[in-house]
Amino acid sequence: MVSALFKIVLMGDGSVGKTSLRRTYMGENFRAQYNLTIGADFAVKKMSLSGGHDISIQIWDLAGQEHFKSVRSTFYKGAQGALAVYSVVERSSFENIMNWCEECWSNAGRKIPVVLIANKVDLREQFKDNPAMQESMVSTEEGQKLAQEIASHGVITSFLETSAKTGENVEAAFLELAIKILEAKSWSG
Ligand code: G3D
Ligand code: MG
Repeated sequence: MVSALFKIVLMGDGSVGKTSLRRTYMGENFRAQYNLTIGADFAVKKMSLSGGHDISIQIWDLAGQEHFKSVRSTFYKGAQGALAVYSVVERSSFENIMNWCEECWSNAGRKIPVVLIANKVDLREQFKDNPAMQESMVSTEEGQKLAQEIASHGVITSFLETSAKTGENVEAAFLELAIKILEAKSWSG
């Protein structure tokens, strides 16, 4: 049985849906605290995992400061896991994921587990008949391949497709990350 507080970070380009994922997960009425120095929100939520594990996760979210590299090194310090988020209707956000991962691992000081999140899947249906959007859309297979690439760096990882709008897989995403963090802990002893 484990009882612990894990720091996790939400990373990815601006407007992929990081804050929305956190809001959907924690509920509308939940107010995060704002850390002025690094320009990030953080909020804590408890979860009970099977096997009697009682985990609290402290979720760190860059408050619209994604482009300021200077604030991000502190952001990753002490993080035990990361959700790497891209939007399935914005290919550039998908192409930036490895950069986010490299930055995270170098600042966290080790290769912490990453759950790769393909967000905004609800928009696929809406955009599928729009030829102008086709090139920008990212398929499930591409996401799976990227997760394999992350894993090839010796990182514990998995892949989920979510919608912060409908709530699809949002709880599962945070749960999956907690499980991966525990897995990493049991490997390192
Ligand atoms: P960020 O924190 O990564 O910058 P936000 O992203 O959570 O602020 O979301 C950016 C915009 O995308 C918001 O729209 C938000 O409502 C929308 N969004 C986030 N997740 C989803 C999703 O899963 N599906 C859809 N359809 N939209 C999503 P606005 O218009 O408020 O800027
Ligand atoms: Mg945000």
